[in-house]
Amino acid sequence: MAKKRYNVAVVGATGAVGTEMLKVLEERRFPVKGLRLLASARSAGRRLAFNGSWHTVEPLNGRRFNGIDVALFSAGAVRSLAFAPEAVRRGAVVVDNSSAFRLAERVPLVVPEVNPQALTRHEGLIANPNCSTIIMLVALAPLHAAARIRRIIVATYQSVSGAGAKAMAQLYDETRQALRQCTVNSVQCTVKPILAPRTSHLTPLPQQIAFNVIPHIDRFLSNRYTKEEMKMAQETRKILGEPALALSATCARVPVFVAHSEAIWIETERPLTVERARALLRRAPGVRLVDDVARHAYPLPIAAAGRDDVLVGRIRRDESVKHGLALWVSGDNLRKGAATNAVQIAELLIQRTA
Ligand code: 25A
Ligand code: L14
Repeated sequence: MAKKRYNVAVVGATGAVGTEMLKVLEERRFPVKGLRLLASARSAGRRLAFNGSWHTVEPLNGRRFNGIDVALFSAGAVRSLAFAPEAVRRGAVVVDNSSAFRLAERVPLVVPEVNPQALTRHEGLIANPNCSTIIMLVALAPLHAAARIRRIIVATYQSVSGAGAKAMAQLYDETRQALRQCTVNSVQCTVKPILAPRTSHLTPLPQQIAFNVIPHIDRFLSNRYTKEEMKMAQETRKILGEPALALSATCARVPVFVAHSEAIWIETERPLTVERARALLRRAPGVRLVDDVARHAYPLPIAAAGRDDVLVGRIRRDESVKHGLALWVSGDNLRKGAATNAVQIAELLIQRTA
């Protein structure tokens, strides 16, 4: 019997995540019958390659979801709020990469290596977690299962691609401009500010990113955390099913194109040795242990970019608490942090209906 194939729509197909979704669908040989590429009217008419043929981008509107089985959304929360419920009404199952529905009660929030069981009950819409949350939890889930994590402190080093294709262009343009300005005098070669501060209405990132680090991702909230930082806390509690888990995050943007890194400190209920943690992570799904400091082997964003697994290393005891570990991870935010995780969810969904 021929294998069942599906009509797939990619919303935000021309964006940084959307183009990666097309690559991942192709690489993993997702059983695509028809492919529909949707984006803003600005991109309508552009053509993108998939499985050796060209597909034309169409402007997003509700009628485009007629006949679609699986819709992968990555065009921001505003578009998801406006169109995901309509796609579901027209019969599609939606995997939504925006923050619009992640905390909604009847919407599963899924990392396949961590909580695949959450998929058993859905109402047509499944949310893909935030990229920093996914990358962190792929590494922490095996440690949580073994020793129960009670508290997490995390500092992120996030690449510009998280903010989309325009932010990647901002890093590129600013770097070129800065290198033109910088005289090659070893002492005085400080890169002067290129942009006036608070240019967020002109550029996708809120400050100059070239030769800089910006502790500001998404907007500031009344508790003085950013929304990105609070997403990590709230999404982690939902995915792990641990409403009382304590988490404090600081999220920063660094001048890296692709792959987020994170310094993570965990406190566990039960003791967990470094050796046991290494053994657990060596066989954990979606993880690659890179932890041989004598050979300068530790996770790096340039090594993580383009891969689907999360690199984990620098594992050591946190000597400041009773049962604590510290570690460092790098993962590709466009792949496991977004596109790969979404396609893996779609694969689980079609397995269940096949
Ligand atoms: O704040 P929001 O709304 O939540 O959006 C968040 C942003 O974060 C990214 C995504 O950027 C989004 O813009 N994002 C969302 N979820 C993410 C996640 N989980 C995430 N990033 C990481 N992880 P992006 O660049 O990756 O993708 C944007 C896609 O959304 C499409 N889109 C935008 N508005 C739309 C829409 N689709 C339908 N209807 C709308 N109203 C967008 O398509 C893109 O696919 P596009 O048509 O805007 O084309 C983008 C191409 O055109 C270039 N471009 C951008 N702006 C302009 C432009 N060209 C000319 N003039 C412009 N003003 C871009 O370079 C791109 O190639
Ligand atoms: O919530 O700007 O999925 O790096 C992920 C990328 C929020 C913004 C999300 C970024 C987005 C984030």
